Amino acid sequence: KYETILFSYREGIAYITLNRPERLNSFTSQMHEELRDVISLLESRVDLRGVILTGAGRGFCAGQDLSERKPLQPGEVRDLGESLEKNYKPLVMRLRALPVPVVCFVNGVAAGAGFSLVLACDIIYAVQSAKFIQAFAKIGLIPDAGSTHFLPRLIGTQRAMAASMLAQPISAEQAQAWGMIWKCIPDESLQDEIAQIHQTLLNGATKALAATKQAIYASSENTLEQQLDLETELQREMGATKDYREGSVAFIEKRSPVFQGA
Ligand code: T3D
Repeated sequence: KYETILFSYREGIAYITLNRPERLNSFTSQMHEELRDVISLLESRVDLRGVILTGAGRGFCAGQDLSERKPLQPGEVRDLGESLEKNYKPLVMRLRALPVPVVCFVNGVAAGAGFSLVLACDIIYAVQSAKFIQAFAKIGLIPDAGSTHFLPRLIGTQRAMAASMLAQPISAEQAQAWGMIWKCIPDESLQDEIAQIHQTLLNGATKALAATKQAIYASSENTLEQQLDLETELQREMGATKDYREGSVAFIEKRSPVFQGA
């Protein structure tokens, strides 16, 4: 069904692989369309328990496919805001709003909006050979698709500023040391790590994970008091879930819980 991405759905875990390896999986209009379609499907699945995102070939994603944009003639301008409004903003917003963990496995270079896409995910793994480049400055643009929001929050204003203005690559090891990603993993462990996360998401207390996602993202806008109130509201909801009942009983019975994501 899709030409620019691979999609599969197994046991409530959705796999999305960006699949234009000859162009380092850069975004085209068609890829955006296909991603929109997949995300609509995921939004409609009540049995969804997680999303795993990665790239095919040697790169993760090199941002906007620049060959999709015709060279501008003198005096000609392009409304890039249109592209962001139509494609990138909804992509980032919808991934952030999915009520499940979205786990990114960065298999190679992530540049431009490809870097932003990584940062829009909830948990980020990267292979040791991967690198991250805020490539925008090299073509006279500003970091977009959420990078100016995510990056200073994750690594601090100074690092975000320099990475964005100098467009120098950040290695996966550096990214882990700065707290920009969860883990830098050996290249050869990628498939094993994906298999482990599959199992973890499948066995997870999905509702609690959704509420955790909601609370952690809300914290950047909230005061301590608002955040304590939000935790109270969400924890009250968790107290009514089957998974909490199972988790607390399993603890007392000294066994592993069997969560249903309900
Ligand atoms: O227009 C709008 O909608 C506004 C929104 C913009 C959002 C953005 O993302 S703007 C930023 C766009 N991205 C970039 O500027 C990054 C461009 N790519 C690179 O700088 C380099 O490719 C990398 C540093 C990512 C990787 O370098 P390297 O040496 O490992 O690979 P390469 O040889 O440069 O790339 C391999 C092929 O992919 C190559 O094609 P070829 O020569 O084998 O035929 C290259 O042209 C192609 N490729 C890589 N990135 C893009 C691309 N083709 C089109 N668009 C790309 N972004």
